[in-house]
Amino acid sequence: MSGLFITLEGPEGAGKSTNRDYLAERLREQGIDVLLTREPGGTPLAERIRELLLTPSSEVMAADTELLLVFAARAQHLAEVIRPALARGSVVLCDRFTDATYAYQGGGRGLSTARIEQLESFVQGSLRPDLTLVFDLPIEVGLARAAARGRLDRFEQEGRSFFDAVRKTYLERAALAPQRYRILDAGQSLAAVQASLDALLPELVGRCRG
Ligand code: T5A
Repeated sequence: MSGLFITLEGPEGAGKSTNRDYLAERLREQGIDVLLTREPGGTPLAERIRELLLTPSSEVMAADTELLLVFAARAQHLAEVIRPALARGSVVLCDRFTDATYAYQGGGRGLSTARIEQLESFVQGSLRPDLTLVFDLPIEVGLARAAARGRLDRFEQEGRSFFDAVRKTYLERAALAPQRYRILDAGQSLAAVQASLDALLPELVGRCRG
């Protein structure tokens, strides 16, 4: 594989999608071939699994079911979109990936890290993101942004302790592998967050060009 795999992570409403699009524009201005995608989703089948995961329902979804659905969607996404794009030499900018599984199903739902690692190896083999941007912000700021958009999805209906665990897990993972993660203060104005991305751009462009 010769492309570059960059993931954007963080709690709800952190600005991942907005900044993924911003970053894609900046990279394309440099003549870099960029593929934008997201998880759960990114293919028609994986988007149908996303609907199952995000739509509130009176039937409580077991945590193991949630975990397996997330990885089922990921297997399809990797086979159909991510691996082919990397093989073509594209830069893949993906809104959430397996760090979200560690944060939400691990931190939030309390599933064991060992179980997630097993599925990660099974579904991904040795493939891991080359770089992960963590958009970090106080939980209440992100939830207020998400709520301003209207109806809350199944995850957004969780309580404060769930999201505290999500945020803590992201920060712990980033601290363990600082060479792979960059943490951005996403609680600032959008202009300030994008100025931080601009500051990262020379490093990103350098890595994209290998
Ligand atoms: N999930 C996902 C798992 O449980 N396990 C997994 O393995 C995976 C992959 C996916 C859900 O699935 C869960 C996690 C999630 O709950 P999602 O829609 O992809 O859901 O994720 P959300 O975080 O819910 O997406 P959001 O759209 O809410 O957040 P974003 O993408 O971080 O934020 P964005 O860019 O849409 O911005 C939200 C709003 O805030 C504004 C934007 O204009 C927008 O209105 N905004 C700002 N406002 C002020 N200042 C800033 N700096 C701003 N940045 C953005």
